[in-house]
Amino acid sequence: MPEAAEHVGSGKVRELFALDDERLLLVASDRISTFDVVLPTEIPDKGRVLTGLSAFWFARTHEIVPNHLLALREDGRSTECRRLEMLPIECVVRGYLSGSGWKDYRTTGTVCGHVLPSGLAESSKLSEPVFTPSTKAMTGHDENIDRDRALELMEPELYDAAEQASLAVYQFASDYANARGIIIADTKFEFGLDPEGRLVLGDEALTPDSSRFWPADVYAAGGPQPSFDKQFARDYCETVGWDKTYPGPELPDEIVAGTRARYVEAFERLTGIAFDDYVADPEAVLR
Ligand code: Q0N
Repeated sequence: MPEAAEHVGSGKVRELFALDDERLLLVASDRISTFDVVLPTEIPDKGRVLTGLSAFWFARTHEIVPNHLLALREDGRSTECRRLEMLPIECVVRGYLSGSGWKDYRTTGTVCGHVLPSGLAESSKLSEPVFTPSTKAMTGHDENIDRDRALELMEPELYDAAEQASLAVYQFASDYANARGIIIADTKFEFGLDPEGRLVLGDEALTPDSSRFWPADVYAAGGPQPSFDKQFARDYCETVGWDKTYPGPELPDEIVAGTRARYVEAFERLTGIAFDDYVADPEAVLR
């Protein structure tokens, strides 16, 4: 951790520190959230798994769109990145109908202005992935918006570039993951502009915290799908009669171990690298 570094932002499970005028340090903790609440029990190595996976994708997609990754630290959970001017929208791509996309479709037949065919079920695969941006609403929950609404916040050229880059990176990762038994149902990207005004992919990308990862072998449209990573923890939370408000329940050791094993399995299946090899040398994911 940086000594006396300026804390420039925090999410539920990650923190951002200024290193200097041009660089930030993004640190992923082992905290886990379920049903939007951070649980009191950590999942050992979760931050390393997500950091390594994100860096893996950055290394393999930089020719599609440049990204903010400068270096991975020895701890495996910290990323040095370029400081960007972030876009005012979250760039979501959906290949399957789930979460707020399913909810919007059920009530309006559309998602973010995309008119979808009738008769789709929860978790249905879409004929083409759709770009479904959102804004950070005051309530803390994201609000889906259409192109016209987004153009009140940004220039059309920039919106179109972010859409195209989002769809291209999702398509690449989705195909890659599919071949390894994991469906990336949807994902959220955050882009920014570098000092030269170029579009750059930031934040973490294509991790289980920024995406829905589903095990392909049990996929069946017509209802919700199990989460590849968090399902043990979610199922446990359901059994203890928790009302899903703060604070969440402590997780027992076997649930922690099972959840950790699923994160590590996602990392190893997608990267083809043993997690222990990553811990010994984080730059293994960049080669
Ligand atoms: C930034 N956020 C989103 C991390 C994500 N490269 C960057 N340059 C300037 N600002 C940001 C980034 C990045 N990434 C991204 N906020 C600022 C939310 N944060 C929450 C904390 O964890």
